[in-house]
Amino acid sequence: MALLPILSYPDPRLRTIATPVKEVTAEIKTLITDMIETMYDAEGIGLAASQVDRHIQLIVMDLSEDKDTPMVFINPKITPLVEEKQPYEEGCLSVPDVYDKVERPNKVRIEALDQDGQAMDKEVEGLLAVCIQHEMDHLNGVIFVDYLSHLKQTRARDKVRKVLKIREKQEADKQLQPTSV
Ligand code: K1U
Ligand code: ZN
Repeated sequence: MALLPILSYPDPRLRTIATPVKEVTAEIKTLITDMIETMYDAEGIGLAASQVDRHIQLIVMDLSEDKDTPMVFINPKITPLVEEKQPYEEGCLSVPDVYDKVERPNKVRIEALDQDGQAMDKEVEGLLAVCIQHEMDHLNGVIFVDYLSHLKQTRARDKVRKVLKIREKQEADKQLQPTSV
């Protein structure tokens, strides 16, 4: 298993449109395992392959409290089941420490393949519906801050730069720490 680097906003690679998965090969299964591990390590509830610079239609999610129920969606298609949109405070592992409200339909149908290539078709609502739409956006090169004002997008860019600088410094400090015996 491996932790994969997550691309950060405004990296232009996040704008790449993902292509469908032709076959669930051993390589795809390894990527799924690595993405799930990366999502847990980053304390996220979802991760799209686009965020780890793999531009294929693959999403992992886990909304369970104990982080023991991963879900895999390959070549997903979503259909809104309600017209009305509801606001939900979203976050994104590619836009660290930025949270804001986005309006989306609260109930959708998901048609996708699972990790074994088996077809699934389900109706979901609430956070699962919000999260799958957020992850689908990633596959289409869309980031949740695109729904926000120009000013908020500028602030998000500045915030990400600051967070990444702090993380880099923390990493450098860690390297300098003497190892305990
Ligand atoms: O796609 C991603 O970057 C993952 C993202 C998923 C998501 C969270 C909330 C709403 C929509 C999509 C995250 O996991 S952000 C971090 C997180 O765990 C979180 C943030 C806000 C609310 C709940 C969870
Ligand atoms: Zn995201």
